[in-house]
Amino acid sequence: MSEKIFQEAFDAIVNGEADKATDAAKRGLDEGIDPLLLMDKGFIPGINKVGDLFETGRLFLPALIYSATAMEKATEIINAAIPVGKELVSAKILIGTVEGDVHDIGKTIVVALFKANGFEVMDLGRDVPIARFIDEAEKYGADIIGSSTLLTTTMVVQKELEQELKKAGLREKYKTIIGGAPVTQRWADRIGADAYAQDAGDGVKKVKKLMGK
Ligand code: B12
Repeated sequence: MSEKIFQEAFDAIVNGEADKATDAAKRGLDEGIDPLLLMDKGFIPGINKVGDLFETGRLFLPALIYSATAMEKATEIINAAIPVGKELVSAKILIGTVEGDVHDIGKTIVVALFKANGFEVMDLGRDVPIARFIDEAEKYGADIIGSSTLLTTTMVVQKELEQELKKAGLREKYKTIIGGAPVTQRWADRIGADAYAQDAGDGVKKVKKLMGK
């Protein structure tokens, strides 16, 4: 039964059908499928397929936008079904997508899973300037600053964030974690970020490690 819903979720995203994506998300959850499993086996393979088709010129921007809209709607429903953790872990995480980049679907999944694991999270959204990451981290009293980027051209902003934190004498005050499809452990090592995570689940593990848990 789950396989059928996974396939429907996949097809709805590939075909850019928001109504069908919403329907697959709701029915999947009604059937008791774990929200993250529904994401990992249905919706994410769908949006990855769209990315491949776009990259190879078999799908164009208008269709990408339809698929993205369908993915956003499904993600909203799935994220809302991930319960907020009752036991608060003492970590305040500030997170955002870097300036110049509007991709935020993956980041919102990360935020939902962080909250589910009891972390306190402030989500700055997308296209966030470096100065705002730093100002808000100071005001919020963050322990960890997380940044996301999906564009190879904006990866450099993660490096600049590290540099600006150093310049402001704040680098030791925060732990940093980076993510996004083109980001790697190698990149994290190169720019001096404290951690890299390949997906939301890995993000939770890495944050716990950063907090010494
Ligand atoms: C959906 C999408 C869009 C949507 C975004 C909607 C939205 N609200 O996010 C729209 C249509 C707006 C869009 C626009 C563009 N896009 Co686009 N897009 C995609 C697509 C197909 C899927 C991204 C996605 O949502 N993946 C699903 C999520 C779940 O995965 P994820 O983001 O990787 O997140 C996971 C992990 O990376 C990790 N993670 C992510 N962030 C963080 C942060 C932290 C702290 C941690 C711990 C973990 C973590 O956890 C997440 C959950 O597991 C990708 C292709 C791809 N496969 O990545 C292209 C892609 C990223 N886009 C691309 C391009 C080129 C563009 C445009 C420039 C197109 C254009 N000509 O205008 C614009 C860019 C606009 C801008 N300035 O940002 C290229 C980038 C190429 C490159 N080398 O940089 C890609 C790779 C497509 C391709 N193959 O060519 N896009």
